[in-house]
Amino acid sequence: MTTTRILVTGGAGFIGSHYVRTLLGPQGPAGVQVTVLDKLTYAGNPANLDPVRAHPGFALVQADVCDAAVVDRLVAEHDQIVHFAAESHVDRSILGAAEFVRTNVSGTQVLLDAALRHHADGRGVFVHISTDEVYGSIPHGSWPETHPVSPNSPYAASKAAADLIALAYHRTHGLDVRVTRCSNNYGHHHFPEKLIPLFITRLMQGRTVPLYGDGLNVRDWLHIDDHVQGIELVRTKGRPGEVYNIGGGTELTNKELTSLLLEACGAGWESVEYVTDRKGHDRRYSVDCAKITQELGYRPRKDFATGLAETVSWYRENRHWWEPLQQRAELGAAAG
Ligand code: NAD
Ligand code: TDX
Repeated sequence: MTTTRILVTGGAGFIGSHYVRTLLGPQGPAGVQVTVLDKLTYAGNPANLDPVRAHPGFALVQADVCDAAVVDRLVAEHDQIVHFAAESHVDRSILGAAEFVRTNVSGTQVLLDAALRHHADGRGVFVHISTDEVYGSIPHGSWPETHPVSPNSPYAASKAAADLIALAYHRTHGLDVRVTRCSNNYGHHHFPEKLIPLFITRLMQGRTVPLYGDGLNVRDWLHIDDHVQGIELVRTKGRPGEVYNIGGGTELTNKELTSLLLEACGAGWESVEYVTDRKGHDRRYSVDCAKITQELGYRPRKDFATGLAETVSWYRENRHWWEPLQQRAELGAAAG
């Protein structure tokens, strides 16, 4: 049997680690080896990879995706790349954009240049994990992949730049680049700075939660199992040079979501503090998933009520995982 060697950047983070655990887990594809390249910033946690550490096909390299020498060596040793590594929190990008441009834009370019040296002429697959935030904000309806990008936050702009550079390497050099643009992920191992894990962990400690603005911003929620399903379809069956939206099919206002989280954690509305809105806060995201559904057979399987209940249970049972991270989650804490 042939072995496919996959380089997963950002594989110690929330989504990347779930991808790696799935690939090397009992339900994963046969004949796959995985190397994680991760800088282990405040968001990267090697403990997320403990379940696969003993797998003979697993390796972890602590390195920066901007380090051209390390990236070149690793890309040369692998057949495919799945690129998750990024600064991922919108609020941090508002406080300071430098790290976002460095990692998200320059890091992607360094990786693409290495792929060009070692994976040209149709060899190799480069899956670039982008985001629905590149499209901007949409009051009604949903974006198809053909909608022009119009990002608003520095985070979204850095992701849009990376997304377009990745596509440019396909159009210019013929590199097999495939881009995914997914909606808001949720699930276990989610760093407690993002809405769902922040609210769950604070409510479990009897603390208040900060709801931005009027709480009527809308997000589409995608369980990490379904996201991984979508990424695998794109990696194994997607077409070079194509963009695929991946959504979860559950749109909620932050107020509606907060209500569900309060109920799941046994708290009331007195635990909610309405706080000053995020600057430039996008009102609504909504991806049209017809392309990946019709072309690759994608269908989100995780019912939101079940997924949320499982997520809350996981945080209840894994305080040892998130309690040490809370200090690091405080905005302004030094990254790295
Ligand atoms: P995360 O912040 O949990 O993890 C990011 C990982 O990248 C961490 O392990 C971190 O150590 C690593 N990293 C950061 N800078 C690095 C660098 N310079 N070199 C090497 N590694 C570095 O993020 P996540 O939520 O798992 O998101 C993964 C990807 O998915 C990102 O590209 C993000 O933009 C995208 N995305 C996330 C969501 C979401 O809801 N979380 C939605 C859409 C798209
Ligand atoms: O304390 C909070 N209070 C609040 O009301 C936080 C952290 C967030 N919010 C709001 C802002 C958003 O409308 O909740 C919504 C979700 O916020 P985040 O969890 O920060 O996610 P979002 O800004 O939507 O971005 C996420 O989805 C797209 C990921 O962090 C990105 O990496 C991804 O690209």
